[in-house]
Amino acid sequence: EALGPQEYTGIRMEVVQFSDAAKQAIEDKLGGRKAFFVAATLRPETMYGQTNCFVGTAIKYGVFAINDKEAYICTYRAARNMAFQGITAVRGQVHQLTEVEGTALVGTKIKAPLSVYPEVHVLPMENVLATKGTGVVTSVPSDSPDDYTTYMDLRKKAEFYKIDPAWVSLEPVPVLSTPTYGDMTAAALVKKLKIQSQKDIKQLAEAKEIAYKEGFYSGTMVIGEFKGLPVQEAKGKVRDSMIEKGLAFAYAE
Ligand code: A2H
Repeated sequence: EALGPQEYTGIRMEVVQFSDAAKQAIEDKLGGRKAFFVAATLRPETMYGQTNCFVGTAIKYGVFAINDKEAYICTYRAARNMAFQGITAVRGQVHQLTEVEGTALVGTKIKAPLSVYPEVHVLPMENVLATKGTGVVTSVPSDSPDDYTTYMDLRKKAEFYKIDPAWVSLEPVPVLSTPTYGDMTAAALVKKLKIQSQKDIKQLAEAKEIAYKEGFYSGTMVIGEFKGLPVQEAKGKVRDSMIEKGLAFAYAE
């Protein structure tokens, strides 16, 4: 864990269609606002490869009015931080419209900005921490060992996880290439470290560390506006471009 403030990019993932349970819990409470999931990421340059988004099944989420037109779905903790970062209409004020269990959100269809897959589904993940970011994790199985392993768990046991197999039918997308691991870094590391499932927390932490360093210091973009650039240069450019287009915002904690 870093000592200074962590600078995340908050990805705005607009709801296209709520799951039945989310619709029941949320739709009437929005007051005509558009709803967005907000995912906190440290890897904005990988957003081309989003295949889905994760929520924690043991986490409660709030739906927060950001202004008269938009509402964000995230943890209360994150909404409170946002209220002090100039993200909400009234500084310091948290305006919660309703609360909903993570499990109720699963199956919701949302937009994934920059992704080659414009619409993706919200899926369950066991290891989402309520105490980090927004509690919403956008999923890039090509470059995140956590995302890759969870996505493959869901594919193997769709029925057990109570999800529609169609929601995990999108293939991982090559986003960046490294000399050691090629263009599917996460899959290569999961294989190398013999990671079996999302319950292999220790090996996953190691894989995450290696993937992050390798991608950042040795990666080259193979997709998007900054294709051919080193990841180190592309990272900030993708972030700035997303913020400029209103697809994302700066979020720190
Ligand atoms: B990253 P750090 Cl491609 N619980 O985004 C668990 N994990 C969370 C989280 C939470 N509440 N909030 C954010 N995260 C994930 C992309 C990505 C990420 C890639 C590769 C590695 C990676 C796509 N998922 O993270 O503890 C988010 O996933 C590895 C560092 O604050 C976020 O960035 O360092 C990262 O963990 C933040 O973790």
